[in-house]
Amino acid sequence: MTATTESTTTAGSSGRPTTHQGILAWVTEIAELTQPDRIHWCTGSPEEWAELTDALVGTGTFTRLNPELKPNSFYAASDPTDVARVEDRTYICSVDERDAGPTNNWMDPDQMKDLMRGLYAGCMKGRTMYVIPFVMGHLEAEKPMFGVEITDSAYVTVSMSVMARMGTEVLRKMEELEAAGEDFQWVPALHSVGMPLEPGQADVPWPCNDTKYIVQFPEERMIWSFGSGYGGNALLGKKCYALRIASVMARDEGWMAEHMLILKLTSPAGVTKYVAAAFPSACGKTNLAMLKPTIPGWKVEAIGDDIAWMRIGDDGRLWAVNPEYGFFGVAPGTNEHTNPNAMATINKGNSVFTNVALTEDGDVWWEGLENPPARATSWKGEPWTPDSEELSSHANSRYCTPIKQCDMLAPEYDDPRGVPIDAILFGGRRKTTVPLVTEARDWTHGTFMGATLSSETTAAATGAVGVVRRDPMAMLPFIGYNAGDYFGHWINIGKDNDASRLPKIFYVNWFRRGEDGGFLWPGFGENSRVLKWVVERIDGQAAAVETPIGHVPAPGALDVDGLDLTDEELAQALAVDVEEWKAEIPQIQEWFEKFGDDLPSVLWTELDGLKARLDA
Ligand code: SAT
Ligand code: MN
Repeated sequence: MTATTESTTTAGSSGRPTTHQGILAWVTEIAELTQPDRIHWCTGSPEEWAELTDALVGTGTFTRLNPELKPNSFYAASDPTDVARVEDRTYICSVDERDAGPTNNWMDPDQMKDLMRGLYAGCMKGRTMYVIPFVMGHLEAEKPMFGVEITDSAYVTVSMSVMARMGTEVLRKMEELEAAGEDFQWVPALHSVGMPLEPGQADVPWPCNDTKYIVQFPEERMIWSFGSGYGGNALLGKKCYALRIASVMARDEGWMAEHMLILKLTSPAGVTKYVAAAFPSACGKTNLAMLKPTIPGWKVEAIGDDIAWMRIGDDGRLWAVNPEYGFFGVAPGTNEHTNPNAMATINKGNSVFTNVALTEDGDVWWEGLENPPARATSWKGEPWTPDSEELSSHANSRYCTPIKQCDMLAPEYDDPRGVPIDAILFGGRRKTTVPLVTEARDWTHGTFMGATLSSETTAAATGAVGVVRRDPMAMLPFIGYNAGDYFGHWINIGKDNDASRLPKIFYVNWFRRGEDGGFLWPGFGENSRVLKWVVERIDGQAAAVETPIGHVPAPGALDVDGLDLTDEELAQALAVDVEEWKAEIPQIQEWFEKFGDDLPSVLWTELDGLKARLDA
């Protein structure tokens, strides 16, 4: 190994950066393969943040924002080709192809490793290799969920320090456990932007490679990523670990890793409920997690906005933690009306903004934010004015901000046991067919609702936007194994546990449109009215009518007091149109057929039941 080890912070008396043999051996092996100029063991300290952000300003990756407006915050613009998750380049390399199922790309793991070793060979030349010890969830958890990310991107390192608990403390804990002879797991997560530098070659602000691979090896609990610097492709603790790899661990160990926000809802009477909700990327999870209720006396506190890990507790209830440490939210559309709590959080600073517009006073702006600047620089680096034809910001531009800065974060966020979930919401973006809210009849029916979740595609992944696709449990790009088995896992959670202790399941759609093409429901803070009906249903207080697809609010049961909405609009938002639903049946059938014998038969039974009720 030719690289020098820069960091002294974790060096023991031996002078080695860690006493953990496994990590040291892996870092040595990867350094030999990738040939970085330097190795930096991350500490997670404020000094390290300052050093890395200064260096990123130096290379032109970051622009420091005006400290009076956004203290200690930075603007970055990616390469215009590297702006979202690349689902067609994402692989589940299970030993058996069958285990990747029909919804994932698959390649034989040995073949993939050969291919990627070729790409990784010398790929960090001229760069620093950062070693990031991290933990998803709490370091104090009964079984901390460790990982080590190796990356050659300082941008990724800085972003990881916002999104995950990382650094010296985490490494120490792993060293202690190893020294105590404890058996514990850590996930090796290798990332490279895939752009080595020859001696004297100038770097670019956003290095990346046209060849991209985002690869999970589920049996080995290992992640290899190449070619992209963007969020979900490169911050490997997030979707790659906390969903794809964790979903496999969860299958094997009897828990659940889900693409869900977690919120705490307190009624005027002081009754507290916890809600988890699964929506596809860029469908409003962050806004719902930080919702500011419009109905008097109700309060929402955030616990998570993207990922929930849920386990059955000793009390038979489903307990959820948010494994993340920051918010990686969609910027466009975020403003004082749609998400005042997110605005307050990012305005405290310590944040990274990617692919938004940069204003002349050193602030950021994006479509939907108040007070458009007279002039700005677009995410593509071009002059922009409100008259410009192009958007100032990419539709998937993001803010990356520490969760602890959110004033309405529930204190339970810090509890390694998590919170007991009372209700699970599934939802998607549908212009038609799907009513504002529907309650499932039971867990199995709720699983059917989740398994058939449909949504119009968004800019969070590359590809066409606005196409209806099935996105089961909003996990389509994140299930790390055969989705048929995943549905079976959901069914088993209901079978193996006391159903009366499990959360009630609902399906929501904020995005239904009227004949004039406008949204039927105002959304955002007004969604508190739907949450109120949900928790009143759980407590047996709110009325519902039974329909072929489940229970919807009875007339008058949804609190629309003070809402500027006609009876006709409300009726349309809640309507169950039998003909529209009959048109869904062949689509659901086609979707289920993809899974062949791997689809749990009870889901066919649910579909038959739905058909019969629609025909009745
Ligand atoms: O790109 S991320 O996966 O980090 C965000 C998202 O698509 O949900
Ligand atoms: Mn997400």
